[in-house]
Amino acid sequence: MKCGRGRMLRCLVALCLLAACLAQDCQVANMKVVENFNRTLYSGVWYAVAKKDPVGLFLIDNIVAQFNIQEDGKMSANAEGRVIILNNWETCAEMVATFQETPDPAKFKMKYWGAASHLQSGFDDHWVIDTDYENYAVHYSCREVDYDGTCLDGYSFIFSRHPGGLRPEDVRIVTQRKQELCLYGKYRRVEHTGFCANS
Ligand code: RTL
Repeated sequence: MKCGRGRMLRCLVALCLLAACLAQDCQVANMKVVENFNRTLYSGVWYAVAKKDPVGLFLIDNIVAQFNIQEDGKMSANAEGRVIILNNWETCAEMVATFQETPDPAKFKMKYWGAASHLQSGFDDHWVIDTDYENYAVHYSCREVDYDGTCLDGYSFIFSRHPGGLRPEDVRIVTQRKQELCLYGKYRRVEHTGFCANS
């Protein structure tokens, strides 16, 4: 690259972009998670403000999760959200989850099931990519890793402590994390209309 004086700034920007691309190899195994994850600070209510869907049935909107610390110190959670099952039955899914620890404190295996038996159950990765505990959290789960190490089927939630959404100062950080997850542009806003309010 020819970097003359006038072109210096543009060259620098190009080099930075190149560096960002090289750092971002989209390998599931290289995804950075939050350091020194503190599950006690993480507990409490989180409102989903955006989500990237996996393949197949999924929570649609009005998604609220509550993380708890059990007496034995283990993390568990309850979540609710609007779903459409059996083709056209719209209902509020009440879900329960327990978490198994892994050597990385921010990476869990999540066993989840529905309060009602007709709801989905499963066993997914549950990674906390970033959080400040008080305002925002970025969650990531890859269900299927492709032959090249990238994620073939996964989902991700952007959570806020505030039902109204993220604070403007957190949007910048969250956007950065979406890019690092190679999921920028793949999220959809999660609406909160009170659909699950009475359940
Ligand atoms: C999230 C927060 C932590 C607790 C649980 C979560 C995931 C729930 C899922 C539910 C899917 C339900 C479906 C029902 C239709 O039968 C990560 C939100 C349990 C994935 C598809």
